[in-house]
Amino acid sequence: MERHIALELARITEAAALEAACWTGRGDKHSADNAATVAIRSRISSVDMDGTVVIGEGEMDEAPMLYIGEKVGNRRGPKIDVAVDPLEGTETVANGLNNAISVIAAAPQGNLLHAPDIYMAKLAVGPSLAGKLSLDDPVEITLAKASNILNKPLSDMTVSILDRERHQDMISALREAGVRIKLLSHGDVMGAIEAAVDSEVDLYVGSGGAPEGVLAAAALRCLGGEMQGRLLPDTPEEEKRCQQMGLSDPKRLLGMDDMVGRGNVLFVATGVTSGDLLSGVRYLPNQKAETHSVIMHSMNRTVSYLKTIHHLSGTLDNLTEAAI
Ligand code: VTB
Repeated sequence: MERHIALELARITEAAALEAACWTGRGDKHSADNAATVAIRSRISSVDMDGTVVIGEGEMDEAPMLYIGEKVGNRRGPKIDVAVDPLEGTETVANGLNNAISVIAAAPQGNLLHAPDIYMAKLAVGPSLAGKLSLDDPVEITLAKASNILNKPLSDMTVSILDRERHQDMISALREAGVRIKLLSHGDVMGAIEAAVDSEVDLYVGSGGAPEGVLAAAALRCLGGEMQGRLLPDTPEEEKRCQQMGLSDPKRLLGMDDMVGRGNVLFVATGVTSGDLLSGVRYLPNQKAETHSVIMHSMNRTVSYLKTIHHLSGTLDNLTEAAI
């Protein structure tokens, strides 16, 4: 895929981040999400691609914009699958917390898994552990193997996991094993990515949204890491939905090829509120704002960071960009 598509997509996540960040701490996750979605939808049609949303805001009948199957781009470029989460961390923004991003991943048509909006059990690792662990192992075994491969005592390892009631047993097992734990309030796309960049996190475990799993897998492909996943349909309806989306055996273990295929993948994200990898939107004097984005390509395994100063006009409730 063309490099300029990645840059154009980053401009779009920047715009979404600027719009969403206006809602920081204002207790209104719907408005924050809507602002980001409108920003992306209104700009993505100009991108030189013949794109189809495979992960977006929902089904056509429930999402007016960026619904699954929606055609995006100006149809003049390559045929591309687009996975988009205009605001990953709606509650995070609403509560003024860290680690919200606007994110888009793309790959040649047919490469990205059409993941239903249900939970997925996940294991994400960086290059040193890629291909060496199994989501099927109990977490204690996974830790022991990882500690051995990394040549690090368990007490020097850090594992990140969403802070959820459903993870209580796993968190107890992690504590028992003596590793450090990074509990995430939300945002397991970044949580998984952190396992594959130079950070203190060695592993990401636990269950989170399946769409977020595919987004993270796209980034991990670019970083040489690995994501393993298993969908967790809870009801016969959810199981049927998986099947309708092309997964004849919804509970089978999903590897990187299942989630992001083998084609060239790109991943762009812009920080809305600050996280460990990306700073959030910073409002500057004189109607300016600064955004921080990451652009990753799987082909050359490049990871670029983009800092942009935007000139803004309008009030914070009705933000419009004069120029980006
Ligand atoms: C995660 C996380 C999201 O949902 O996927 C999580 O990345 C999973 O759902 O930011 P639960 O909140 O029910 O655990 C979010 O927290 C919100 O979409």
